[in-house]
Amino acid sequence: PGTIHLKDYQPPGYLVNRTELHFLLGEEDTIVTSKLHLLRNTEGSSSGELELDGQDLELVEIRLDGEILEADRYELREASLLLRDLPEQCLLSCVTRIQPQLNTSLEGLYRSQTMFCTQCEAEGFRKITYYLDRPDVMSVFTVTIDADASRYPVLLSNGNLEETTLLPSGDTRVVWHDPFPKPSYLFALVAGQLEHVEDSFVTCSGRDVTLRIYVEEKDIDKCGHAMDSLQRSMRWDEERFGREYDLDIFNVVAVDDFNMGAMENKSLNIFNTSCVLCDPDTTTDVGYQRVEAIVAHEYFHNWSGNRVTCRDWFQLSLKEGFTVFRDAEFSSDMGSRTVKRVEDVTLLRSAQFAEDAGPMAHPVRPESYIEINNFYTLTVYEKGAEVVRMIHTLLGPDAFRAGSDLYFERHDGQAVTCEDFVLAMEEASGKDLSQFRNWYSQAGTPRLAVSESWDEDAGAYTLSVAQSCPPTPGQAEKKPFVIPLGIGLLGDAGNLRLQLEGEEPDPELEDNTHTVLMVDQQQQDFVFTGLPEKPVPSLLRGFSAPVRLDFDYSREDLCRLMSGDDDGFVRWDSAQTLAVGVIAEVQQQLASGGEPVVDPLFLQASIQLLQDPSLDPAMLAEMLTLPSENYLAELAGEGAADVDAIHSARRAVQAAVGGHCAQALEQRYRELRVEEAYAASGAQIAARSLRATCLTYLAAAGERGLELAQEQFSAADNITERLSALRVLSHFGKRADWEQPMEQFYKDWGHETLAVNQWLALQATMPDDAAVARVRHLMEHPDFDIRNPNKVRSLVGTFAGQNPVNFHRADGTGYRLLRQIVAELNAINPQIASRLLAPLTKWRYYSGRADLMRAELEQLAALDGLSPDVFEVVSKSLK
Ligand code: BAL
Ligand code: ZN
Repeated sequence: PGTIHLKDYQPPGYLVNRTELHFLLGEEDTIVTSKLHLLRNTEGSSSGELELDGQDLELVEIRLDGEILEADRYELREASLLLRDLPEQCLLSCVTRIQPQLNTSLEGLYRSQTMFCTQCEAEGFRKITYYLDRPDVMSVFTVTIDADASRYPVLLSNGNLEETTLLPSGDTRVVWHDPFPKPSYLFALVAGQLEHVEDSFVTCSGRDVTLRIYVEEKDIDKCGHAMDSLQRSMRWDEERFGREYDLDIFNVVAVDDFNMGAMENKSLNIFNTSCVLCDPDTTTDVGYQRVEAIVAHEYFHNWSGNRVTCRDWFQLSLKEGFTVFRDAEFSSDMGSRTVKRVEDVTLLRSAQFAEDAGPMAHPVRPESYIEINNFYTLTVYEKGAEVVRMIHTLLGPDAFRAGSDLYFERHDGQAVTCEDFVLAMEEASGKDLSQFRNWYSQAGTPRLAVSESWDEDAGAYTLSVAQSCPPTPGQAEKKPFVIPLGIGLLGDAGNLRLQLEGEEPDPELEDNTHTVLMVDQQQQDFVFTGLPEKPVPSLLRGFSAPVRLDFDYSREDLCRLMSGDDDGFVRWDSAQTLAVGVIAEVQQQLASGGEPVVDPLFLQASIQLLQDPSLDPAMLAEMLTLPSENYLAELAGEGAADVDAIHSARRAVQAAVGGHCAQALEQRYRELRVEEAYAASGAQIAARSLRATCLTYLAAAGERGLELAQEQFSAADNITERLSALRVLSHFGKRADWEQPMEQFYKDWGHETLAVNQWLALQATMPDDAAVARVRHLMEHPDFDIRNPNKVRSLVGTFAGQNPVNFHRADGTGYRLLRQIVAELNAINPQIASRLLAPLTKWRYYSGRADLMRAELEQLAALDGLSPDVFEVVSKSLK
């Protein structure tokens, strides 16, 4: 497969002003007739040649301005249709035959259970008909669907329903028209036996919008939370970003077989059932929060993605980074800002930093790709959102909003670039973002090495900051980034007033205990004057930039920041740093054959946290949660991650805390019991989260935790508490502790697909020796289906991603399992195959395992019929 480069971008030779599609949906095949109203693009090359994308299509007929096209005027190629001598303006009609029933890639038009649905982003539309399947070709779509009304009573596409007729054949015909020009990736079609819930929303200018969520009949009671979330999102986007919805209808459809979480097709969002359905018995608290965030994310795309879209796929972060920033702000406003920030940083550090340090590392705006599906990454999404967040920090909220308004106004109806976004931000704010642009073009996680010096006589405190960024594929040297570094200085009695040397004190500023330093050189000193005492620096407040930061804190200072800093993120981060050090120390003790001795300071700090009434329970749960095994492996660095040692050390620390704090843990556990019926409210979610944390520590320390977990499992009225109990039993107990409740869970909830998926996922994480055999056994379970991405992700994805001791077994059986299923999926669903592969690509990290991991990658590389998706990841990983 070939590589596509950003530098080769050319505007399209033709534009498609209008697109008329007709679908005849059948049980064997589907006939698609397209009418493309083509106009030569004055900005493109002026020849009459046009290459339309097309894949897995059977061309039945092709006409130009109504006449059958002679054979010498076109050429069918492997993945395209080349047309010659086209006039400046013409009507091109194509009839193609496709077989959605056989489409297991879940791209284009396919079957999910008994329904038809589509997924076109990024390049799925070319599996429906020949088209200029690129985001800078925006067209007004009219879609006609003919289908058997008894099998497919619901027939949906984008825009407004213009017509419904009963055809002489007995089929129903519907016509949908979307007045907003859109690229093909936003096209959608759904046909099926679906029920819906309906509500409405009145926009700020008084437009009455009908909101519908379509689901299978059995799920009709699981739509309430998504509907509430949608209404909240619509209001929030008006208030916070001035964005109003633009059509009279907004539809959401839930489908079970879906590669992504959800898709923002214009006015017809299609959701993975796991990201829209909510019920206390099938959806955990985290699931409820995820549904709210994803509903918001897809809705927000209506402006950041649909009204203003991407010129080409290298600009993917233009819509994704910005929309993730928007959804994160929404979630922060709906719940706890600090907890949301901590969750996002945890994901970034444990997974995006690893991506940035691995063989697939790429800038937020990549410069080349083989398969664009491989670039729907944490870098494009999460780091992209961090880049937007930094612009927000640099400009301030008002100028950022002005920049956002200008961007939407200037580019409405256009397909644009990340550069256009930055230009709008610069123009609205008057700020120069030239050097800031390095965040878009350079890959890798920058590192800040910070050191201090204190001049007692002068009361001057100096922070010296050095930035660097490790080499990444194709980028050996990096230019300095602009890094906003949020800071405060903690004194004995709290945060100190800040006065930077050379800067006038600002009399307007009420709170001058916080500032943001601009780190934009390789080496810089920042001097604070007029200080009464040597402070403890509170660094990277709010995680103001996606960087690693090194500062040589003493454990006492970390404890002070944990309990006394004004910044919630820094309090949490100090707890994490302290825990990382304590776990590393225990790891060394175990390696030298000694008994683990956990620093009493850490134990004492844990007790203090548990007894701190000022801490919100959700935040306390985050602060008490030890860094994950994956994050610890990431921190160990290349060639140094020893998963077994990390696991044992982390366990030993958990047991020590559980033992030392047993009384306080059990007390909090009991106090936080929720007596009312389940609600996904902030207070209940926080209580259950802290209870789960307490239970984990108690079980790590001994039998008492297991007893409480058994009780909790039996008494629970929701899946959150059932699963947290079952997790504790299966991770810390013996077979006799978990076997019966594990079976019971399936007996009670085996009829609920989403509950079964989580049951599979939980078993995939079990650290015992039988894990690989268990996963293989579950792959034979009647509820497992390799063609269903949710099942594959739940069982195999969770095993490879969240069961480090078993995935990295020294006998190589974990790796073999992953390679075998990737090889099988390569032919079924390349997109999922390639995503699943990520844990194998990190072979450089794992001491003593690299050869085994590489051997599996090499076997994949030698596979016949390797998809471009898997080829790209395997070949880049083996370089
Ligand atoms: N555009 C693909 C799904 C999402 O990011 O919303
Ligand atoms: Zn998105």
